[in-house]
Amino acid sequence: MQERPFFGTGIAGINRMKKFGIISGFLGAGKTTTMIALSEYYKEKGIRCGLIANDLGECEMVDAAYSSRRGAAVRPMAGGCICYRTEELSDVLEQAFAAGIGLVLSDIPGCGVGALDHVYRGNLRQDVELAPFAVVVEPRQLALLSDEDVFYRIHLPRDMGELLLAQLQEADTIVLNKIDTVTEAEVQEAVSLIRQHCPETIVFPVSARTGEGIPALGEHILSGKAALSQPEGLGDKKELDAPQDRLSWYDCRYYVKVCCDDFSPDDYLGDLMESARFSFAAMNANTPHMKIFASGEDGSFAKYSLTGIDYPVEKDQLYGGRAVELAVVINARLLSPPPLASQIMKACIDAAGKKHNLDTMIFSTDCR
Ligand SMILES: Nc1nc2c(ncn2[C@@H]2O[C@H](COP(=O)(O)OP(=O)(O)O)[C@@H](O)[C@H]2O)c(=O)[nH]1
Ligand SMILES: [Mg+2]
Repeated sequence: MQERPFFGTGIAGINRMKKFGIISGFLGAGKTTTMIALSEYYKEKGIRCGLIANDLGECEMVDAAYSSRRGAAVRPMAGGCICYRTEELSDVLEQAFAAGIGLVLSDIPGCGVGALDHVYRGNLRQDVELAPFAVVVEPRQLALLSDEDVFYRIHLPRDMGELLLAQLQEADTIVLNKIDTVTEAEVQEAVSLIRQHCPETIVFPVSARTGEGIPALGEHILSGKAALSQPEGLGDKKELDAPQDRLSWYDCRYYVKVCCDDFSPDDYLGDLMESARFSFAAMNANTPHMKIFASGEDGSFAKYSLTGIDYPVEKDQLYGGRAVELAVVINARLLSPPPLASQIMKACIDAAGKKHNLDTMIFSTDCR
């Protein structure tokens, strides 16, 4: 899986802007999709924007591969949150600016509360302008802020709401994403709920999928500044440990090959995702975000996501045709202890492989 080179192809000195911004937010809220949509918007305006895809696993990352295939200039930073890697982040920014990129946006992994303290208030080497600290949330997840019965509706423990609230409190700018999935009245309801908790924070309702609201958000990031006025130390709040500790991080890279004939990667990936959804649901567990990126020999690729057992599988990119072999990467954040999560995933990969008559060769699995 080749990333397009992020740096080294630009012309130094063309762009005077040196700006860096973080797009934080809850699992599956749409950080990556929003960054891709913003980078497309900036490209149309002739502004060179680079993305950092930050993740915890050492394994190749679905987000980096997918963003790159969508045409974004992306640089993966795997193996840990940028919160604790300011030296390395400084190097990456230096390379980006030297290559003529004017604006760099980075996400932070999953529950990454604390980037404000560690990165924005940290020791970045460059004389870099900081864009408003943006936090992405989607309407369904807001139930965590208000609904006592949230576990029965979306199978996330109530204390995940503490995490969500801490994220929103860190924000200079809240991006209410996925407005294409709700009515106008529900958008207004969601905005009022956010305002009850964060009365001073500007809210941008957007759909990263359709592009609605992206130009306004894009201009705001371009012209706005980080306020750096939020409460300190949210990332170190002890109450936030419990919900984060319950999530395991699963990364797997493998290869499948059909023994004879060919097979439909879309049917295979759909079966794999559905079997994961069913299995985690049966164990009273959840899949807050599971992503699969699969690529074939001819350059075709697919990307599927699951943002919880209560929601349908999202086919962000269909593979389309048929294949004889497939390289697959899975990155998932699972609400299940690591040994069980790993066992369930292995059983799902085995079952889907068997159903489609595939030989499966697992290169690496990491679950913690
Ligand atoms: N309907 C809809 N789906 C979206 C939107 N933005 C993201 N998604 C989907 O939500 C899932 C998670 O998005 P992703 O960007 O990977 O979330 P992240 O974990 O915050 O980076 C994917 O299936 C996306 O296609 C949106 O605006 N509308
Ligand atoms: Mg992402």
